[in-house]
Amino acid sequence: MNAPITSSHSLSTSEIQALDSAHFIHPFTDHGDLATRGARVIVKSEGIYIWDSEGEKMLDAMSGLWCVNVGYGRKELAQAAYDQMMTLPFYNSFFQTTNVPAVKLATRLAALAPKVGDRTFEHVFYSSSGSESNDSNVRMVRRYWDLLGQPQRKVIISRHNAYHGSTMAGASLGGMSGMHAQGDLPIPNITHIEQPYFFENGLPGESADAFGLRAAGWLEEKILALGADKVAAFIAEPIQGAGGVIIPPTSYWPEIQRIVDKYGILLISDEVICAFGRLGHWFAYEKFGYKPDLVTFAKAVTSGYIPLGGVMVGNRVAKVLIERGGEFNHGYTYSGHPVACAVALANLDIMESEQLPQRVKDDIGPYLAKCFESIAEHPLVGVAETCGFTAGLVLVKNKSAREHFAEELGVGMMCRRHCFQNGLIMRAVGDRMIIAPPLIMTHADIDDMMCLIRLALDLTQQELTQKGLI
Ligand code: PXG
Repeated sequence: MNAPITSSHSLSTSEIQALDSAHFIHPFTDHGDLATRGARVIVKSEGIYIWDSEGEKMLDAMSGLWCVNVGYGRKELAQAAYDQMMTLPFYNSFFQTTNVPAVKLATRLAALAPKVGDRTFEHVFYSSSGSESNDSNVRMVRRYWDLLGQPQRKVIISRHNAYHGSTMAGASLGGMSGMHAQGDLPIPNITHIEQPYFFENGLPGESADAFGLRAAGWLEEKILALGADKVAAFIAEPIQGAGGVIIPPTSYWPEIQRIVDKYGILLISDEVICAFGRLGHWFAYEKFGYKPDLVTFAKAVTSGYIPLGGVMVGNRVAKVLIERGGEFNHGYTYSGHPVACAVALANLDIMESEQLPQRVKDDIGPYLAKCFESIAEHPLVGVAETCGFTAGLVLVKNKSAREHFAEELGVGMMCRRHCFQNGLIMRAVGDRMIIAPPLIMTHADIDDMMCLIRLALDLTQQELTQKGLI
């Protein structure tokens, strides 16, 4: 038997890789492939940079995984966790008990979530992730309609290429066919409409706004096909993150609102990526001006320093659950975890004092948009677009004809490899390259990042030329 590995063991990169391969099943990973190349071992971080175990420094333009909005190395967050762990590391919030950080955070989030029309957000339900939060949404939506005497309203409509998590309900709500194929998903009573992706699905000569109205119309068609009295809710990300930073035309959300209002169905805004400054607001529904009933959050609520998720429960749903519901038979051990909530409070302190949402809206968001306008001129780029402090660009074979590369060439992965080899973390979703950098970036940081993006594009172009593919 091997000697036990303790936390103080010092291991070489190859030892870590061997143990990783032997014992750690990673999310969304081909382990045959991983075993041959060995995982990249990330060992430290500071600001907008991470380092691997070989000392390679990389600019993290994905904020970890859409979460490290305040950047790495923030001592205040570590201190908040330490202080809370020494005071009360855990207590549950079942059985008529509560804890101070969870109460303070719920109060603070309620104050940050803007009122829209007649919709207010006074209540928070806690989980530890985006996936769990969306499971909770399914439970709350069903309970809501049951309590209103309409139990036949069961169907939740979502969209293809949406990402809502990886639990049974989360993956079912999501519109990723690869995930559905591996789990007999979706579970019953979840169905999908097409996404509002203008570059892919706009018709020749159609304006973005005309397309946005047409895309929202798919929701109405689906409601009518199902029977409006069967539909419980529509769930959507304000802009699709994992799907490739798909930014709907401005006409889309107002038309969605008109449709959900017309048929009285609940609207769930999944803001796991979009909330907490990413789009220049505390919550993204404010940017687009719609009125959700439930708002999913996770990730940047703690800037990813510790797991926390939840749902902002709007007054329409909260009133029914609280006044008519009695006991709601749902919850998690870690709902309202005191350490996670204390870290979230310290994270919101930083975001507030550094005015990160405002910074994105008035300063670094517009600056990134300008930079992406110029990168759009690169011969490999078919379209480049930004929203707040996230952006996407599509690699194309022929710019004027908008001709795509064959999927099996994996041009997005080729570009991603050039990014990694030159110290930039950028994600590839098919041939759509995406970023969501920390919100603390300066203009000089953005300039550095744009140089690396341009370099990766040039190297991809060179490789494609050498291989005779363009
Ligand atoms: N909703 C949205 C909108 C998300 O982006 C989840 C729910 C699920 O959250 P948890 O905390 O359960 O992972 C997410 C997560 C990617 C990628 O490849 C994106 C996510 C997760 C993993 C990978 O871009 N988003």
